Parts: sequence; structure tokens; C-alpha cells
Amino acid sequence: MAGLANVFGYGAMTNHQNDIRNSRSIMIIGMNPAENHPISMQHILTAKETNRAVIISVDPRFTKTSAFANKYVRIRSGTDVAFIYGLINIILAKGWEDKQFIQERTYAFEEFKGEIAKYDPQTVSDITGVPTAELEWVAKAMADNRPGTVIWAMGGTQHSHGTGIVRTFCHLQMVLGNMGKPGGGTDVFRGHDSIQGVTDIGGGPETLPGYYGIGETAWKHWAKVWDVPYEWLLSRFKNKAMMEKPGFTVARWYEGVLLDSKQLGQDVNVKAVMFWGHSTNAMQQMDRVKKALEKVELIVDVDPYVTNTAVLPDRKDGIYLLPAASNYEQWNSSVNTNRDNQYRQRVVSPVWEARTDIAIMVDLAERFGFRKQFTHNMKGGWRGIPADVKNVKEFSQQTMDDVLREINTGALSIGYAGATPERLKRQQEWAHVFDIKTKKAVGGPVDGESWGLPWPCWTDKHPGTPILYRNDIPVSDGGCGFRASWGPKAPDGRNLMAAEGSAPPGGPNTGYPAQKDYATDLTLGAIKQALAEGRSPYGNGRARFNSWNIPDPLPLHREPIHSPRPDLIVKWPTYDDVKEHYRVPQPYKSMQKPDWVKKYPIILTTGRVVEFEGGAAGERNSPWLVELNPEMYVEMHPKVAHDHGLRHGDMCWIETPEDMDAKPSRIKVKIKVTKRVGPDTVFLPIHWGGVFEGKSLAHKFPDGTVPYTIGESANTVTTYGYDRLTQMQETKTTLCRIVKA
Ligand SMILES: Nc1nc2c(c(=O)[nH]1)N[C@H]1C(S)=C(S)[C@@H](COP(=O)(O)OP(=O)(O)OC[C@H]3O[C@@H](n4cnc5c(=O)[nH]c(N)nc54)[C@H](O)[C@@H]3O)O[C@H]1N2
Ligand SMILES: Nc1nc2c(c(=O)[nH]1)N[C@H]1C(S)=C(S)[C@@H](COP(=O)(O)OP(=O)(O)OC[C@H]3O[C@@H](n4cnc5c(=O)[nH]c(N)nc54)[C@H](O)[C@@H]3O)O[C@H]1N2
Ligand SMILES: [Mo]
Repeated sequence: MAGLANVFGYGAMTNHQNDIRNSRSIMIIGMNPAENHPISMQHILTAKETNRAVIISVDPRFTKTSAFANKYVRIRSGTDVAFIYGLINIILAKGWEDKQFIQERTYAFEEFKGEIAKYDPQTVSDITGVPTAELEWVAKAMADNRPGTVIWAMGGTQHSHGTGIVRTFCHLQMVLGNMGKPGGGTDVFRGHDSIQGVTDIGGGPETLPGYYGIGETAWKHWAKVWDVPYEWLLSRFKNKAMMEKPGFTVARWYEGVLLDSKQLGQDVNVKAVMFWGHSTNAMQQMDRVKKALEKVELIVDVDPYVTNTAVLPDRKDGIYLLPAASNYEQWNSSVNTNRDNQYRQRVVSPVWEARTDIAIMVDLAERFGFRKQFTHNMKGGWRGIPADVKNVKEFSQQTMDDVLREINTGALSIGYAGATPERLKRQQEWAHVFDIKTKKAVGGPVDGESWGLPWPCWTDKHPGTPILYRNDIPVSDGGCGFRASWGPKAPDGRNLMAAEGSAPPGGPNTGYPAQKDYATDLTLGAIKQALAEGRSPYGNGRARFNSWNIPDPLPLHREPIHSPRPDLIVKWPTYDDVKEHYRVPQPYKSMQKPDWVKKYPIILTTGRVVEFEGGAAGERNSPWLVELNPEMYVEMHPKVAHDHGLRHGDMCWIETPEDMDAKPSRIKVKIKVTKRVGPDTVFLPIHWGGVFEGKSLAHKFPDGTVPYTIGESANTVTTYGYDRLTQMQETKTTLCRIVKA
């Protein structure tokens, strides 16, 4: 549909975590689930035990996950495209590709092959640091053990060419014919609670809920759902052009404060910032964020805890902390990484002065003068509410149902209509009849339903789609083709519809376009007609090797902006500078300095540990977690420590190159000597805050709120670099030097 945003792959898992039990090979690349997804890790370990699945861990660090793998591959951070292309190069040379899958279900394989030819094992080994024998071992293991899955998280995405990286992960699975099969697919283990749900309901600045984009068709669709006039929505913006222009992203909003307004994609600077369940120590170039927080007129932080945001800026006023209720104090429905909906009960009413997020939102809408429009679809819960919403701490459970119903009504593009509150509640009561391996119910009123009614769940009779792109089962049972988002033919005239003989059974046995109006017909008539004819409402198209409408239509290796290899920068440079992306300039080549490595010779990467979450305001206030991991540190190889005259437990400065601020950044941290990292790389955990460039900020916390542990933030020293498409921060690769403290 024309209004839909250019989202590649819709950022969701194709399969589900339980389905990994069906995999015969599992490549975990850029992810450490033993620490970061310990529950899901159980499915991986089950596959290893019961299915003899081969586990491959590809990571610059030997992680707790690597310890469970059959094969650990140490890769230089930021070189995954080359690594995957090296595998595909070997697979094609041996003739191990799935020719039928490629012919029937993909587009532009020929030119893709041309690109792959540049990545012979020798070249790849030089770029990645992976020996050719290991490349061959991994290629053979993936080819011999099908179906296999490829799983990643932030090691794949936090790069200036992260979109290219994750696309190559998908391409490997297309070449192996692993897509659309139990035990196969590409599985992205997502981050926060309901981050999938947030993406689905328009958390990004370029789309309304359901990936409709922000063009006129999209606004008109949602105006209908919200039952407010389109003209009223339009009147809230300066003009139509601004209404349809993507906003700032969370990664770079602060440039809207710092840069001259002439450099911005809008007339005025940003004057106020509201943090809502997010902390500043998560943000790359945090030293630059600090400057913005000192300049902006108003800061509001809505959080159950006092976060780094409250203490980072040097200012005396203009910071408001609004105590939010925690998830135990609010009813909510959420969507997890499997695209499963979860219906959650509140445990207690908000305690002390805390209010639920929705109570704070409605209060704000009241004060801004649009409470009526904002709460239009809140039918049930509204009745029990006092006239003065400024004193409401929480709404009834009914309100949560109303919110979900609004999503059911509007997010038709991805098939949210069938995940109703009633069905989710019924599933909770019948949880015992769902099978752990397939997630399918056997018996009871939920018979045949998939747990969590994963989207697309087209109608309230549809069972949900736990595995995307299966064309071996009917659409009514959770089958579907590849989304036919790009019309019947590519701009080059080639066919984009699946081949004859390749379609979910029960409908036309060939490719076909999307059902007209399926995403905007609120009566569901269009969706139901497609289903009645055995067709997937969004069509049966081909998966693209060549995405002609985004940068790097065929992904290619690009050196990180802060690359340790000047010779490779010449051959594989970063992108050309971009004048405006999400309202800010986004330079590339002018930021990539080949001689940095002389002064900053060591790769710096960052990530997580099991005890803490994100900015960790909550966990660092928890004595038993702090006891397990009391202090900020840097992981350093024994050789690096020795070369710098340093020992385990010593303090050192980590310093990174000057970029936007024309001054180097530095943090003072304790050294953990370990061979987890190689001698070319150091690792910083991301979870600390409350110390800045060697100075404690403890005195700036409101009385009684200093966490049990404070420490330097890794992001004080992370540097400039953002994904060309998504603007994800390049927090997995930069350069640093180590100085004895
Ligand atoms: N305990 C805990 N669990 C969490 C979180 C938490 O903070 N704490 N956060 C949640 C969130 S929001 C998210 S997004 C997920 C993230 O989950 P993960 O992605 O697993 O988290 P990270 O530790 O950031 O990064 C994973 C690995 O990527 C590796 N890596 C770095 N650079 C590269 C590279 O170029 N290539 C490859 N192949 N690997 C690389 C790192 O060494 C690291 O081991 O975890 C979620 N779960
Ligand atoms: N260097 C580096 N930086 C990174 C990363 C990295 O790997 N390396 N990873 C990035 C990634 S993937 C992510 S997701 C971010 C994470 O960064 P953040 O989003 O900042 O992470 P959290 O600390 O999990 O933020 C959640 C905040 O929400 C609050 N909270 C909890 N429950 C509720 C609630 O019900 N309501 C409200 N209002 N608040 C609540 C918590 O107290 C906490 O302060 O960090 C990013 N930054
Ligand atoms: Mo995340």
C-alpha cells in the first residue's frame, strides 16, 4: 500500500523463540543471550540437547553464550557483512544454495551473486580477522544442518551500516532456503519489555501506528480510527509539510538544541525535552547530550527512579521529575519479541505519589487542551473517573482494554484485528493447553490458536501467525507469502510476485498482489474477502536481495567511521555525507579519519551484563544486584594491560577521539584483566551513571536517592556514528587509547 513506510522486514522475528527447539543449526551473531535473554537461552540449550543442534557464536568477545557454543568465531567489530558474504561465497562455490527457493520466492539473485563474488575467503579473512578454515567450517555446518536459524540483537545493529548488516543475515537465510520454515527464519531477540509493541504502534518518528507512514493517507486512516477530524489534526502542526516530515530520533534529538537552527530541518531549535522511561546514560556522545541538557529550557523525566538525567546537567532549575508507577502498578497489554500479545494484571495500585503512565498522559492532554480528542476511544474506564483528571492516579482495567481495541481497529496493515482483549484473557485461562514447542493450543475453546495471537492475526477467528512466510499451510491456519509491498513489478520491470506453484494452499497457487484497501477498510471487508479466497491479505510477493529504494540497495561492507584499518577505509569507505536525515545533518566521510588509529589504536565496544538493565536506574538501586556487580570496569586482554604497565584492579583512563566537540572524551575506570576480549579490543558495560570524567555527581541526587552504585557511563566516551537508514547509534565500534590513571 502506497502510504506504508519503507520499513525493511518490519523489524520483527520471523519465527519464535520456542521454535528454536526445531532448529538444527543456530548462528548467534552479535548477541549474548546467556546474559541478556536468559529465559530464551533455555530454548537454545534445549535445541542443543534434544536436537543436537550446532551452535555458533560470532562475537568480538568470548561471552557466556560463546561458552555454550560448538564453535566460537572471534570477529572484528563492525565487519559482519563481510563475514556473512564470505559464508555465502563459499556456499555458492559449493552449490549448497537452495535453488528452488531462490527461483520461486526471491528477487534479484543474479546481481546479488555479482556482489558476493567480491568477497572471497581470503579477502573476508583480512577484513574480519576470521581464518578461512573457520569460514569454511561455519558455511558447511549451516548448509549441512537445515533448517537453521540466525539470531542477532545489538551486535548486528549498532553500526553506521547496521541496516546493511541485518539485511545480509536475512540474505544468508534466503540463500539457504531457511525462510518460512519451522526451525528456520531470522530471529531478532528484542530489547525492552514490549519494544516490539512500541515499534508496532508507531514509536518511530516516521510512522503512525501499524507502519502506515505519516503521509496524508496514513493520517486520514488514523483520524477515522481516533474519530477526530483530519483537519483538527492538521491544525496541531505548523503546516502540512511539517505534519508529513519525519521528526528527530531518540539518538540525535539533542542536536536540535545544540546546532544552529539554520542547519536543522525545521525553523526553530528544540526548547523542551521529556524523557519517558529512558535515561541519558543510554545515549551515545553523552558528553554532548550533557551540553544540550544545560541549554534546553525545560527537562521532564517520567520514571519510577531518579535517573542519570537528573544529575548530569550543571543547572539549578528547570528539571521536573514525575514519579511514574512501575509495571507492577499498572494494567497493560504488551507485545514481546515473538509478536505475541500479553495481557497483564496489575499487582497493586500505584504507591505513594506515583501515577500510571496513562494517568500522566491524560493529565497532560487535559492541560494542553485536547483531552477530549485524546481519550475519545476510552469508553469503559472513563465512567469511573472523577471530573478532575489532574488528580487521577490510575484508570480502570477497562481503559487498558479500550487502548488495545483502538489498536485492533486501526493496525490492520500488520494484522492486529484478531488480538482482542477477550481472546487474550481467554488464553490466559487456558494457558495449560498450549504446546511449548509449537505454541499451538490443543483443545478447549482456544483450540488451534497460537499463544499470544502473534500478528498477522487477521480477524477474531484467525489463530495468529507464529512463523512468518510459511507457504506450506493455509492462510487461515497461519500461512502467508512474502509481503507484496512493492507492486507486481520492480522499477526494472522484473516480476515481484512469487512463482507459479509457490503459495499457501487453499488459494491461488501462484504470486498475487495485496488485497485492495485491506489496510484501510475498517469494516474488515477487504481482509475477510482475501481470507475467504484463501489469499494472504498482503499478497504473495518475493523477498528482495536488491532493495532499490534504500541506500546500498545491495548491502556492502563499509568500514566503521572509527576504523582501525586505514588501508581498508580506502577500499571500503563509509557513506557520503548526508545533508539532512531526521532533521539533522548526518556526515559520514568527512568524519572518518584514517589516521585516528595512530593515536587511538584499540577498538572499543560496549554491551550488557545480566545483573543490570539499560541505564540501570532501577537495578543499581537494588542491593542484591549491586552486591553481584558492584563497580564499573573495563575488560582488557592481559597483553594490553601488560603493554600499558597495568594490572587487574588498577584504574585507567579510557580516551576516545575528538569529533563533534573537537575535544577528546575520557572516563576513569577499574581494569578487569580477561581473555574474553582479544588484544585488539576492550569492552565497557553500559549500565553505570552518576560519575562524569572522574568526578562524582552523588551530591546532585535528591536526598536519599543516590543508587547503591554509581560509576562512569560508557557513553561518555562513545563517539559520533549513526546508521545510514535508522540513525541507530554506532555504539558497538569506536577507537580508544588507554592511559594509566
Ligand atoms: N541483563 C540484561 N538483559 C537485557 C538488557 C540489559 O541491559 N541487561 N537489555 C535489553 C535490550 S534493550 C537489548 S536491545 C538486548 C540486547 O542484547 P544483546 O545484543 O545480546 O546485548 P549486547 O551485550 O549489547 O551486545 C551483544 C554482543 O554483541 C557483541 N558485538 C559487538 N560488536 C559486534 C560486531 O560488530 N559483530 C558481532 N557479531 N558482535 C558484536 C558484543 O561483544 C556483545 O557480546 O538485551 C536486552 N536484555
Ligand atoms: N554504548 C551503548 N549504549 C547503548 C546501548 C549499547 O549497547 N551500548 N544499547 C542501546 C539500547 S539497545 C537501548 S534499548 C538503550 C536502553 O536505554 P534506556 O531506554 O535508557 O534503558 P533503561 O534504563 O532500561 O530505561 C528504562 C527507564 O524506564 C524506567 N521505567 C521502568 N518501568 C517504567 C514504567 O512503567 N514507566 C515509566 N515511565 N518508566 C519506567 C526505568 O526506571 C528506567 O530508568 O540503551 C542504548 N544505549
Ligand atoms: Mo535495546
